[in-house]
Amino acid sequence: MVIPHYAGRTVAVLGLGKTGLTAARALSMGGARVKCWDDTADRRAEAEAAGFTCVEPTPRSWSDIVACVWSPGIPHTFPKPHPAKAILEAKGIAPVCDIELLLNRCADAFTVAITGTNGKSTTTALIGHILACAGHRVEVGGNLGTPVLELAPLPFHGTYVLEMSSYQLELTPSLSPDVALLLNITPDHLARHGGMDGYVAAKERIFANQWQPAVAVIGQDDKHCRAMTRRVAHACNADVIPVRADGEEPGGIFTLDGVLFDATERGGPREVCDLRTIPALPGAHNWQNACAAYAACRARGVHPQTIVAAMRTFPGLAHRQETVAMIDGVRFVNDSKATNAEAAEKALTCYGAVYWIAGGQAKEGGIDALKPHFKRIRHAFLIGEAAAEFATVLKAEGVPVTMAGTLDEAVPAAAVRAARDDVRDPVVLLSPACASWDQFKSFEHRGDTFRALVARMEARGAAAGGGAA
Ligand code: UMA
Repeated sequence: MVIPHYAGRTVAVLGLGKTGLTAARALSMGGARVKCWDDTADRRAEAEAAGFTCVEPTPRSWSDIVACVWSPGIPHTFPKPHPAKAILEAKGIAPVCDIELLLNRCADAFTVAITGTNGKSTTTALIGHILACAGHRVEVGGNLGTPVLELAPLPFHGTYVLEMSSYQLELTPSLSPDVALLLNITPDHLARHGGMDGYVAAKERIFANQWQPAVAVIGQDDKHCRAMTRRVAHACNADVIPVRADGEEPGGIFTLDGVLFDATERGGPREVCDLRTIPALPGAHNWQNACAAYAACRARGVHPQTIVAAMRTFPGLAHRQETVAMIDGVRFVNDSKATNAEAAEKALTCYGAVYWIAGGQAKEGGIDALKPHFKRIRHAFLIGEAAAEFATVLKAEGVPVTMAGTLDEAVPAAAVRAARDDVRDPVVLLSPACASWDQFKSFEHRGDTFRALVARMEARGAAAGGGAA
């Protein structure tokens, strides 16, 4: 993407992670003079090696800037603003993130913006998949990992599907989504927003500049979102579609025991599909995502049958309850993104006979919170630093444990056990409830290693005419 609006003028880029580097590139290609900065020397060195100029922000060095692309991870209010904020304030410049540049560059395209505390990446990917299946020209990016200035420019009939964090929402003053989705709100990033009120206010910005005929899709499963629904409906800037994962929602989209209903049209609720039959959307937490995605795609004019057909082919997101193989009736699930017990709980509740690969660098509280789900675990295979701590907790509750140590040992051992035990629908689940850094570069690296080990086993089994064991 080229951003031509600042040709011949100077723009500051603060933070040289994904956001900063793509912004610096897009601005430079558009003819702007770019002054980059990052507080980490390595990042500055990388940027300079890539041909960018790094200049420490001071009132003097920034005297000629007309705008500042501010990376979302850099604080500008709480807990303490970065010193560069005062320089911008003195010049009357509001910091913006890369999404602001995209929206100004491609103002004619449709925008579907998704936020919420949990589930926003899956919902974003799902909406992108459904719209693409329906033949729409679509680009998907934002907080889920692809910086938006890596996306292709879209004309007016194209749709940007953007996952937006509370950080990005505060840095995108021009955001006016044609369809805005708020899934849920539970406490998160409180230090950065000065408390819960600040966090809720940041989320509410997704609706702030909407105007008719815009649509606001809002989850009804928590009190913050319900209160916001009343405020958005009162403002009348958008048609509100309430969605609920845990019960009937008159006039909205909802699920009852996993069956999705559409009650937005006259004639009462209409059954749409049974989400329990959709492999990439397991568990109640995904029902809210599916309801919201359905509502957004209906708002973009996609037929219900097309939406359901597309949901069935949704591959899911990598490392999030991702089924990587079925070998002789054993399902292998990569949930490497589950770096704490709360995240692992979501996966554990989805399956009945779990061969659980867990461990790594333990988080505070360990796996105590998972005890109610231990009955689903047929056998645990423990890896990494947390193995001994987790073994004590599991054994005390009667769960059989193997101290596997590494993923290389754990995967074949779990596969053999799952294939030999006489249980229905066995699942070898990597959902570590731990950070990965003791043995891997990242949770992605850990998940990729799991996938490669399973693929190797599958290839060996196929070569031998056998299966997982
Ligand atoms: N930095 C400074 N000074 C500071 C703080 C940071 O110079 O005081 C520098 C760091 O040295 C680093 C850069 O800023 O080089 C990092 O910027 P960043 O944290 O904004 O990271 P990016 O690589 O630009 O990634 C951002 C999002 N990161 C955050 O919001 C923290 C990514 O979301 C997003 O995928 C990416 O843009 C593309 O849009 C990640 C995230 O953790 C996944 N998001 C949070 C969440 O999901 O809960 C909000």
